[in-house]
Amino acid sequence: MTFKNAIVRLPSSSLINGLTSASLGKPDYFLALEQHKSYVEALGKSGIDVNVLKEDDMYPDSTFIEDVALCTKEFAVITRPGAESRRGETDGIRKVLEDYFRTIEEIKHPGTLEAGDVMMTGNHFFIGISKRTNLNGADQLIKILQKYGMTGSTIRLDKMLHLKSGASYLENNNMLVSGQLESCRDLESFNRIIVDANESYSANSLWINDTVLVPAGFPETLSKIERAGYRTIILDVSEFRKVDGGLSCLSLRF
Ligand code: CIR
Repeated sequence: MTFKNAIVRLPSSSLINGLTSASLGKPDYFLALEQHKSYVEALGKSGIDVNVLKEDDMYPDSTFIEDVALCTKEFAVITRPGAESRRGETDGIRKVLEDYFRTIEEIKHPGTLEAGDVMMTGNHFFIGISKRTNLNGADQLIKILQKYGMTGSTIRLDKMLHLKSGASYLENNNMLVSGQLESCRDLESFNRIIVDANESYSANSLWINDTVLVPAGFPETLSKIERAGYRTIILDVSEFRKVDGGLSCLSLRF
């Protein structure tokens, strides 16, 4: 599999008011802009054409664009965020996606789904049932996937924000897992790379065309990923972490 495109949205100065459960203080907006720039450069270095959308002050969390759409090779799905303050982020995303996709589906009321809860593993998609994604939203997505010959199944999450807060698929059957997902039976068939509990944030690392982007500050995870044979790029995303965001949240990739 190869990703050719990514869509990102610049952080807006309202990022400091993003939703968070972390007690790490407010993000420094200017540092966030720098970190975002390095992220875009890393995507570029991994051979991807990056479309950088302008910031949207109305929505503090809108730089976490991963949550508002699921992009596959053939089609895209506009989600319906479970966080009410984020629901309007989907306005305007159709127009952006129309440049890339002929078919665009949508998750509808009463379903909620944030694509941070969706982990693509080939033609199968795992969907976290979380505070943000409900069963109705997951069922809608599974039906959409089936229309295109793909499949989906759900994993009930207890504490984590999104499924990909605790697991990342690195292709080649390798998967980073942390917390409750270490022992999740649905993921047993993968070569699971266990993320140490004190490095759990780095379970959200990002495979891009055989390079893995890894958040700075997690040496154990970094060396496990390198031992598995991947080239890595370390990126500091400290300011996004302060509002519960990670590497995958910052882009749509397809
Ligand atoms: C939120 O709570 O919605 C944002 N502050 C963070 C979203 C992170 N997105 C992701 O994990 N895909």
